[in-house]
Amino acid sequence: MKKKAFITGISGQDGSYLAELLLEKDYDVYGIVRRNSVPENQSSRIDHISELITLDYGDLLDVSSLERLIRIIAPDEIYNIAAQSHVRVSMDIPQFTIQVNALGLLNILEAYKNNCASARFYQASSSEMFGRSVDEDGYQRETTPMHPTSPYGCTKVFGFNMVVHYRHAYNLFASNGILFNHESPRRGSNFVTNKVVKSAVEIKKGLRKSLPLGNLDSFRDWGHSKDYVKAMHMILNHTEPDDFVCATGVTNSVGDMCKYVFDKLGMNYLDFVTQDERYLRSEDLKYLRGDSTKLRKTFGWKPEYTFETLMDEMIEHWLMFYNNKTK
Ligand code: NAP
Ligand code: F7E
Repeated sequence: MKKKAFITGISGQDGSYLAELLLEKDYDVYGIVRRNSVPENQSSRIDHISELITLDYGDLLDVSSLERLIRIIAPDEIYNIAAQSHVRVSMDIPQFTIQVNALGLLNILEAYKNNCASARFYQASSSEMFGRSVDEDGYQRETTPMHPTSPYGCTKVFGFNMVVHYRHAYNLFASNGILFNHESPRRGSNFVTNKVVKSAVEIKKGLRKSLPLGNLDSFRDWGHSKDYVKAMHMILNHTEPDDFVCATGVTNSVGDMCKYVFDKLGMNYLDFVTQDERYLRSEDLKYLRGDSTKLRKTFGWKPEYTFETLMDEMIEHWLMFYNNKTK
């Protein structure tokens, strides 16, 4: 019999790649999407697989829809990928972020415990949970203390702890993937990688003159979403529930990233990047670099993309996008 997977956040970056991966592995894939006044805006990442997956309207804040769907579908695996996932935005709308990411997680965890407790549950935890704490060797790993520096990070610490608590208290197969930043051409264009690549291509094409950014000095460990959704599936198919860091182990600053992207397009980023305080954060995370030894040793996971091939794919995507537009 085919395995059934239920994905919240299926219309997002990771949800869409995860759905593709699970279809390749011959799962029946189910997901929830929120009601949106312009449905086309929301389904762009999953239009190409819409005939192959089953979608229902649902929301992490709507307990009745979660309970009903989990009861009817009776999934083997539940991936809770949905979130208000933007750190800077979580500072503007902290209460909403906490409702979706913290109470929403609790809603689906309860729906799982009460209706489908033999299933396996994946929680999208984040390196933002570590916040300002870095181990002496410059890495963050499963044992690094958590000192989050944003409402978003705080919600993810709550989610992480609830998943561990439910695992022990109710004997559930509930696991956390602690993922460091991961990107792709499907990344929201208000995250820094896709903002930089899209804007640099627009500058190259004469469609804009400058690129206003916030902090250029923060370091991030950037991987590709396609590599990271493979880790999610491995974590849920382990012999026991557990928590794993997923990261490349390579870190670059936002400035390094700008230099790489503009150089590739034959431009000097210093001629175009300006600093705009609208994009600064009241507290920013300076340095993220993950040690995913546990994940690599347990499953043999390793990323196929490097920082450079990830950026190259994103540059190629936006070049093709604007070339097709002007044809
Ligand atoms: P994303 O592109 O922003 O996708 C988030 C998804 O969640 C979207 O489909 C969104 O739907 C949905 N969603 C938001 N609020 C919802 C609600 N109340 N009910 C149901 N669905 C809701 O994020 P992502 O980059 O794929 O990240 C996936 C998950 O991993 C998130 O939980 C994020 O916090 C976590 N994470 C991401 C990274 C990263 O670097 N990408 C790293 C660590 C952890 P709409 O389109 O309708 O808003
Ligand atoms: O910022 C700096 C910004 O918004 C990265 C989410 O997926 O990863 C992501 O969170 C860095 C920060 O991602 C701009 O200050 C400079 O230092 O792309 P970002 P994030 O905040 O690291 C974690 C692991 C998650 O879990 C989250 O869900 O870039 N930066 N100038 C800027 N950032 C943005 N967005 N826009 C700027 O103009």
